[in-house]
Amino acid sequence: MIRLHHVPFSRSFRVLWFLEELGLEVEIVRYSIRDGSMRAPELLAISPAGRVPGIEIDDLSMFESGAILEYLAETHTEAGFDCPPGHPERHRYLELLHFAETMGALIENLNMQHLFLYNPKDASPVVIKILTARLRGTLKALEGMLREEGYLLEKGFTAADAMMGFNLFAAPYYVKLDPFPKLRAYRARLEARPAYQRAREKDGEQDFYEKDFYPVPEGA
Ligand SMILES: N[C@@H](CCC(=O)N[C@@H](CS)C(=O)NCC(=O)O)C(=O)O
Repeated sequence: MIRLHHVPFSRSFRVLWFLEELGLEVEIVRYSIRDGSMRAPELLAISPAGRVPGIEIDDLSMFESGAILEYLAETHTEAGFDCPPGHPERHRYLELLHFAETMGALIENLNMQHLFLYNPKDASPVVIKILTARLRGTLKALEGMLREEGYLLEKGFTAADAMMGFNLFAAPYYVKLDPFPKLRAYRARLEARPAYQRAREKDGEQDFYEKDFYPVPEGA
């Protein structure tokens, strides 16, 4: 039994996508960041900070997308989406899997500034400018690490790609990817994966981005 506590187009999409990659059945419980549903006791029992993803797998439950993906990859090694201790790319696997959350936290803070403040006038143009520059810096770093083909690791698709890949669909709301050709090609390779497309069909409608792009406010 696998039950995923999920907000459409949030970090829980990483888990939804990875479950599809592994061919595992999932029951989805959906929430919205906007309507208070994330304070539900059933979510807090699994994810005590009231964040998604939370997951129930038979008798255990977990939160934190990176930990969940590592756990799923390690308990389904037949798929080859893990990178075990002793593998020559192990250090890169861990580095990129966790670097995805450096980028994810910047996107989250930009979401807060642009979308989720009760009073939009409380947003800080200077903070938005700094966060946007820092997000661009992480994208530039990733561009420098990518190869012309394949995935993050030479060994092929891994949990690190599902972690990082999600970011590449969210970051362009704040930073245009035009200057990053390797990133765009990598994103297209991820998007072409059948499991990614099946996960998108299961995801649900996101209810926070209303525009395609949110620029840094003028005068920041
Ligand atoms: N590092 C955590 C972050 C989880 C997280 O903050 N998720 C966001 C959605 S992307 C959330 O639940 N936000 C609800 C809120 O901030 O109230 C992970 O990767 O699972």
